[in-house]
Amino acid sequence: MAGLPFDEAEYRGRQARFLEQIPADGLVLIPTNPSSMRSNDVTHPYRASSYMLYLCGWRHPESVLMAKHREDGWFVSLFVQPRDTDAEIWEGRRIGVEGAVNGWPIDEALSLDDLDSMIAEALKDCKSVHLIQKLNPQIDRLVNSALTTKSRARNVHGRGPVSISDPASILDEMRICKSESEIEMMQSAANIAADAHIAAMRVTYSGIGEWQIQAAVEGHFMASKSRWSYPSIVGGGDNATVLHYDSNDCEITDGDLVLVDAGCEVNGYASDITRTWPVNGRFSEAQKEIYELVLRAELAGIEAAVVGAPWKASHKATMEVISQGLIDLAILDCSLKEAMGEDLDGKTRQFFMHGTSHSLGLDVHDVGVTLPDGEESGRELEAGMVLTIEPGLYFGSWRSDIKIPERYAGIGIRIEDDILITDDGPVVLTAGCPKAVVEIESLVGSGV
Ligand SMILES: [Mn+2]
Repeated sequence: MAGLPFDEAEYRGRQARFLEQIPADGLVLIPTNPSSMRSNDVTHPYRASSYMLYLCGWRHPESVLMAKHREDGWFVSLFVQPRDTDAEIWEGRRIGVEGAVNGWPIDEALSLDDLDSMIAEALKDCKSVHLIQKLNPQIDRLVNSALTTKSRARNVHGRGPVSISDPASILDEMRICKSESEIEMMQSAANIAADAHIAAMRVTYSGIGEWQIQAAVEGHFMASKSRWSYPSIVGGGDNATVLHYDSNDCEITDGDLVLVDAGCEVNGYASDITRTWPVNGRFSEAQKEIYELVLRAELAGIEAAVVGAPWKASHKATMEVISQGLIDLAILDCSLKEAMGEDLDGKTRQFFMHGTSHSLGLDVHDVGVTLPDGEESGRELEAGMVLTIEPGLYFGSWRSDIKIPERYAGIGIRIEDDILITDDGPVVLTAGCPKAVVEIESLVGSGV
């Protein structure tokens, strides 16, 4: 069984920074994700909760991290599946209580067999519970009962918890800025995804099936000991104008573009890349006009992603370039102000209907509040944040609600890179993935 991706000191540092924000009479309970059934007795591939991965790197199901303050400081326990030969014969080897206590960044490993009694006991001595709810019904039940039971101990001696809160927001705030070793992992995920897109461009030809491009991308993920971080989107022609298209089951006609939005995970850390290319290896004039506009917008968005800039600065930059471009191409017949809108919600939104950025990390749409209520432009960018820049333009020929210009009907283009914010300016983690027209034209089909 593979070991931990980070050294013990990094996990211990995260735990300490988290727990110093919890009152000493609080009890912390962090359950991992439940496993989920696909059909009959087949489960979906298991993915641990990002909070569990972040705090102690434990990837196995059913575990619960518990932290309690003792006289000499916080004490971190991890409930794990006990060794069980019968279960292990079917489901795979378990690290077990004995294995978990050696080499994992925890103070004590406990068996899940003792979960009920140990947690019930711990609840008696705490005043507040800090629990991520709705992951483990057994724990929700125990905590709920401790909070609502009217016992003599509670009434007369005031024992037991009186409040419950969600510790996720504290962890989210910590997760939004990445450490150096997290950035290394994100760089590996970015490199694998960049190479996967290149591999897919090389095998593309007119008439190829979307699923075949998906196979090239995901085959590269798997060959690199990685897996997708979200279901790959491979949309040819009009399918590229459906933002979350993922059936990937159509053949792509000569003359059409294909939009590929696919990223992978390394030790849970995600990459997220979108590229769009012509299946026959040559952009038409109309396609090139839109492609170069989206690319100019993307570069402007990246340039705006600097320390101290508000979160929305990149979106404003991409909206501005795209709005002016749509006016120049006579797709919009209005002023730049009308195209942009009061709150970046003007006429341009007919063709560019999503945001420009999301945070990226252990989750592909990573945690952390980026646009707090009342702060229109969002939080300021800090060194260590990783976010995507991904403007797009979509002219679905199927749209009957708006006027789609004939020349551009059936074109959907998005270009997306992963950007690390640093004091020396934005670093494009996905720079290994080509996006200039000439580079793409020379790659597409070169491996057929
Ligand atoms: Mn994205």
